[in-house]
Amino acid sequence: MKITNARLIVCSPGRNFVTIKIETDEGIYGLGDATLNGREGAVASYLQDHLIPCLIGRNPFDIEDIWQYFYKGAYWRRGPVTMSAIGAIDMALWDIKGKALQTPVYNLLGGKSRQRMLCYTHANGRTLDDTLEKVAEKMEMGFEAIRVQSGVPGLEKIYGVAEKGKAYEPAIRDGLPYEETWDTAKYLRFVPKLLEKVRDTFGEDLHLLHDSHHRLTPVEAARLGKELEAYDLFWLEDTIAAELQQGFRLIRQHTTTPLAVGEVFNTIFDCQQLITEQLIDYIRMTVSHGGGITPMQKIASLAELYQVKTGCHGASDMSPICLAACLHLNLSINNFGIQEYMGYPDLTEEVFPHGYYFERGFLYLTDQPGLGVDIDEDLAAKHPYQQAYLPVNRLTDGTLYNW
Ligand code: KDG
Ligand code: MG
Repeated sequence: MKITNARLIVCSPGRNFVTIKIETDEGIYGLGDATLNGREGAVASYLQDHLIPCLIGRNPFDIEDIWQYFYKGAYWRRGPVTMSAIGAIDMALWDIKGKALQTPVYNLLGGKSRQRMLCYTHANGRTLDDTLEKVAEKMEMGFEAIRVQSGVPGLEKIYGVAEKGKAYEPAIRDGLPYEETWDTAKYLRFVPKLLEKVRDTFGEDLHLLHDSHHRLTPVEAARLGKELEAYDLFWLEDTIAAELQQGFRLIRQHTTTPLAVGEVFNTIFDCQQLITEQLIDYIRMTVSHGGGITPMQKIASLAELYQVKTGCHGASDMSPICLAACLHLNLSINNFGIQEYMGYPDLTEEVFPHGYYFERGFLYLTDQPGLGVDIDEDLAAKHPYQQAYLPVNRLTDGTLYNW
């Protein structure tokens, strides 16, 4: 089998997505998700100008060699743009191989390690009471694990909280980045009260998660982790800016609240120290930004040695193709922990018809060959790309801060 063509489909059915479609001389094609929120054009150009010309004529079954060719062969390694581009190609090649061999990708990765996958969704509100309502709604839908975010008194706009009546979407498709304001003291005072109330209201069986979105220092994170111990979190996510891997040592020394990090990582080197020193409990890298299924299998194997579980990033700014790729990986590995699952607007679901499904708190894969996701190109063409930016964040005195 030979790769004859590869092209990009850039569309915006509710939000922007970049998809690669790799075609072969046997009529089989594979799909990969190359979406990098707010930087879509950079990945598209990296693929179009630099990777796709080197793909044509290759045997799509040589997945490891093609991955190494684009990773080692480029000399310039790592980074979210490069790795998202390689990740999209890798996903599409696994899709092709599964379709050619008439089997789901999880069978190529070792087969099923479980029947279904626990997932968590988001509940958020502008006030504590709004947030409680949202948690009740999500439990009604069957979710057994819920990430809880809330507006903080005294802060106008905050990460993870939707406009009233809308689904949360941080990337705004209109104009330049908008600015949020941050005050760590206000946040640290409020969050323990929030989680105490949620735990008291909904009881001990619900898995609770919370995301600090990289805004604390190690000592602040240690304090928060300690204060949240009483509310038995499933995990506390992205406490500090994750470049500082050794910063997790300090957090770890002070708290037994489970820690998760990794949605902004893109290679094994970003989490090597965190895993081998057992500084985290969950690695949050996802298939698209982590360079594909091929390196994510290796990361999961490294994590398994140190009893670290996976919790793939699955926000709705990765397309259903990436979610499906995560599910095939999750199903096949022993150290799967949980999958993030926000769901998608109806229009996105129509553009990307898929075989996986959600039922009462768990995600399931069907036995469709490959990844089990397709793209409706005609519908996608009716929703062209719109420039979009993630917000930036400033302290109340105007200092630029982590978003
Ligand atoms: O594009 C950025 C989002 O994917 C990110 O902010 C979502 O933190 C996030 C999460 O945990 O889903
Ligand atoms: Mg996060």
